Amino acid sequence: MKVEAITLREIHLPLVDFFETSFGRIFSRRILLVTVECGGVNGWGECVAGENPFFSSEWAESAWPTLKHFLAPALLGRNLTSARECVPLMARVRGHRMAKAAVENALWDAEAKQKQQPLWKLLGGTRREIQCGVSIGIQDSVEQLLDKVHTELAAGYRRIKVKVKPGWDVNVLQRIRSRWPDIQLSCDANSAYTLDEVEHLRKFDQFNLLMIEQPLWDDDIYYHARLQRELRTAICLDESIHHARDATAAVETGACRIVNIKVGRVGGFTEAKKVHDVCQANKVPVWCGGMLESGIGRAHNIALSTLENFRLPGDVSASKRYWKEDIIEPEVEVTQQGTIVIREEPGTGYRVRENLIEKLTTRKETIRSLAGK
Ligand code: OSB
Ligand code: MG
Repeated sequence: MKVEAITLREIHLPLVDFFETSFGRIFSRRILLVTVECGGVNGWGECVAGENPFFSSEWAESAWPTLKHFLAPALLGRNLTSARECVPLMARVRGHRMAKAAVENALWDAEAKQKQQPLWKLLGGTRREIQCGVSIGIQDSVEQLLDKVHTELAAGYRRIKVKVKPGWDVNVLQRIRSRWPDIQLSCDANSAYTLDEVEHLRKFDQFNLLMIEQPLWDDDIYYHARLQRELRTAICLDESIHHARDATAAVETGACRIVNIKVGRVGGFTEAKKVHDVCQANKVPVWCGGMLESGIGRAHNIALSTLENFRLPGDVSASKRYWKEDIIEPEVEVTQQGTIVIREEPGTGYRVRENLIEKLTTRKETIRSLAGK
């Protein structure tokens, strides 16, 4: 599998509904897509970095030059026998995991196509159907949020996660629980609290939540361990887990009882599998997080979610919740039972709509290997 060319594209996709977290509201996504050309097949990957450096220090603008000047040159002209061989070649670049994941995952897609195998099988997945949940952002009113919860439950989703922040938390959870006492419910703070708020966070215990996701600082493990000892509700870490070593540290210190795996956040499928394995060995269930992906990243999340220790419903939901028109065909659909049925075709099982992507592209650059390499 010789890496002959890498194309970067930026597309702009308006969201069907705005999405608000404790760090802000967005209406539209700026998505960097990576295509790798190797041995007659094209593999596609999506960089999940956001429009701003609020969720992580990486953002849409930082990924482009990192890929162009460092990651692509480290791979071009190389003959790889499998996608995971790209990991050591990119290791000199520190951080920039979302940029690395975009190219690594494109290589996995290419490898799967070349081997005529479904990507999920190549990753070592076993599930033929995955469980889906939804992440519902902060709304203008609690009534509006309750309407959304109702709609998603009616669509079959198996777990409702709501975004929380000081001023939009206990009251909101109270209203949801009094209307739906038995649903699987969780919340995600995206680091909106500090350890001074333990007494406040303890109030969350009364709602029988499946978990509270990332209550404290994005770069912290130690203080989450202190907090977990104070709470009955399981803590789930998202932002804090950058690699398998972080997962080990979190599990060993008792900083969380559940881990959210985002393939972009940990730098690609190879590391995501390692995080999965570490958690499995320690009997810590994982689930697949989302970053408001287009169909390309979504298809990758679906493939990853077939690994055995993805025991809880993920933030992997139907295309139509995000986009008027997705860039893959067919779009991702969710059954009335709140599941996605895994496709059997080689690669992701979803076709990339290149003509539509071309129309949505605002910037494009192809980087080729130098002659003789
Ligand atoms: O913290 O899980 C998060 C979206 C953007 C950035 C961070 C997060 C999220 C979500 C959305 O919760 C999940 C999705 O529906 O893709
Ligand atoms: Mg989160």
